[in-house]
Amino acid sequence: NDQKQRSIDVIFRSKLPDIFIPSHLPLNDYIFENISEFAAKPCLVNGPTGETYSYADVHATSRKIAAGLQKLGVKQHDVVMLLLPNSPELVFTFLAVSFIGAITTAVNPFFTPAEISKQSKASAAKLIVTESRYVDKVKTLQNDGVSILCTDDVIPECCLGFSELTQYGEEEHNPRVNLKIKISPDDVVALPYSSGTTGLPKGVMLTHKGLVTSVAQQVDGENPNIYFDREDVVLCVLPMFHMFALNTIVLCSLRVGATVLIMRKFEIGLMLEQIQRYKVTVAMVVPPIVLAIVKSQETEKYDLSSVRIIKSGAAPLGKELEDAISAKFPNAKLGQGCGMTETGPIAMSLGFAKHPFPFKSGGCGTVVRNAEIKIVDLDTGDSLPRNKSGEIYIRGHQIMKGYLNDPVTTASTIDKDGWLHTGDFGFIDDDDELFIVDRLKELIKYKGFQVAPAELESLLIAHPHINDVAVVAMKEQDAGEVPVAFVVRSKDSNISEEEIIQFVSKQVVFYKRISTVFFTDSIPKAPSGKILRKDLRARLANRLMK
Ligand code: 4UU
Repeated sequence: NDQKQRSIDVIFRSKLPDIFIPSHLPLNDYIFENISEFAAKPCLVNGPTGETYSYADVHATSRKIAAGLQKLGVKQHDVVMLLLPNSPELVFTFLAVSFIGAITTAVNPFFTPAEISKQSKASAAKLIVTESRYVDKVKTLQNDGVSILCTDDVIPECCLGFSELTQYGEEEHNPRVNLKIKISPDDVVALPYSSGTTGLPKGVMLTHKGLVTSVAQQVDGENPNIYFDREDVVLCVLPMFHMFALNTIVLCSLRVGATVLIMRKFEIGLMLEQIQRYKVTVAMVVPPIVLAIVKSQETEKYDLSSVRIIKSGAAPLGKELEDAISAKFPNAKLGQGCGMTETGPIAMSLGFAKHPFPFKSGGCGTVVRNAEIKIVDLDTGDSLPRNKSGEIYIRGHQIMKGYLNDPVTTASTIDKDGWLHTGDFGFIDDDDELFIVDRLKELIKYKGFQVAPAELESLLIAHPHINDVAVVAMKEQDAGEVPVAFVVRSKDSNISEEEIIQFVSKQVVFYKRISTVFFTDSIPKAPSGKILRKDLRARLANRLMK
């Protein structure tokens, strides 16, 4: 019967033909496969300081650090946490960890100590690589045997310094050979945290094979889906702790020999100045950055004519914004990609291909090559034809191996036929373009950042004055969505909205803060106890908050 089911599945693929993907290679071997062709070219530019590292520098430094990590006792399959802003050191350390078959879990340096500690413990990190300014947030983890290493010059006494990692000689640069580490394509190399379709943030196990496949789907082949090469300068203002930047900007650029322009943080004036100064050709952005550019009075002061590709992703981009930004970049093609931490890019505009296809604004692109999409009816489970909306499923070697220590959620996310259920609702049109029309899953996206309702609910329910609670997304102009809470006060409590907001704010990074509290008598639930979020969202839409 399964066989029959599969044969009638309606499956959509890229217009680009499948290619050979060397998915047997460890990530570093693949990423640096063609380095001899561009070893002297600039690989990383630290935007604010202008420091430049050639491909040869990056390759050698990451190997040195790999040797240093081994001297510190980091072993294959160990987890190293990166608590760093965008920086060359983040890239060096990621590559070094990957080189020795260990695993990085990157975390937002703006996280609170509690948020960092949760991820550190859940991932069993052995070493935290950070900057001295963040050490206070993680100091207590040393009691659990975690070491802390700082990449900057002012190293607190309790911590190791970056020089410990970079002091080893040439003969020690190839630790994998020395220690005969053998990396299997199915070994985990990166462990970003994502809440996926439900519940709390979970460790997403991305393998060497998965990331090699994902990068190849984007930039390999005679006609790559997104074409940039060693002449290009790619803007990296998106945070590298998120997969959009680490995969689509950093790893893809390194594979093709492009220059990555690293910005520590987003600031509109500085970004425009850097685009002009370094003649950025490819800008990867999220909708709030597009909005900031459109609103900015400063754009006319800068020469932005070098930009030929603007790719937006991580949250929906309105058509008006798409049209408005095009007017400010005379030579740029603007298109979208959509992706997930668990899958890498799912679809990407074919307008970026070397031999481009026409594409429509508002679309999320066409499914990446060497992969399959189907659109599944929510009620019947049948796959749907073109122009009919359903849940988007994706299949291919790029998807995650599963969630760390969570076989139950893994099994409900990746079905027995290998399809990953994205929790996004959309359709494929007559030209193979994907349109996302809604989000079925709990996830809230504040400016593209993940906010997991379950995480905020578990904080709130611990408050003695709160009897029950549900957190859902509310549409908002600047952020796209903000988290709001429906709260049932405990008997005789008259806790205020402000007190509740403050209670959460102290415990979470800025974008997870509750923006509004609606007091209510009960939270609508299914007999199973599951919160009926759709009902709450309908209340918001109809402005019936009680
Ligand atoms: C509407 O956001 C991401 C990854 C984005 C990405 C990665 C590589 C974009 C382009 C690229 O090349 O990951 P997460 O895990 O933080 O969030 C995933 C969710 C999706 O399931 C979807 O709901 O973010 C939403 N999303 C989008 N929604 C992502 N991209 C889009 C989009 N339009 N273009």
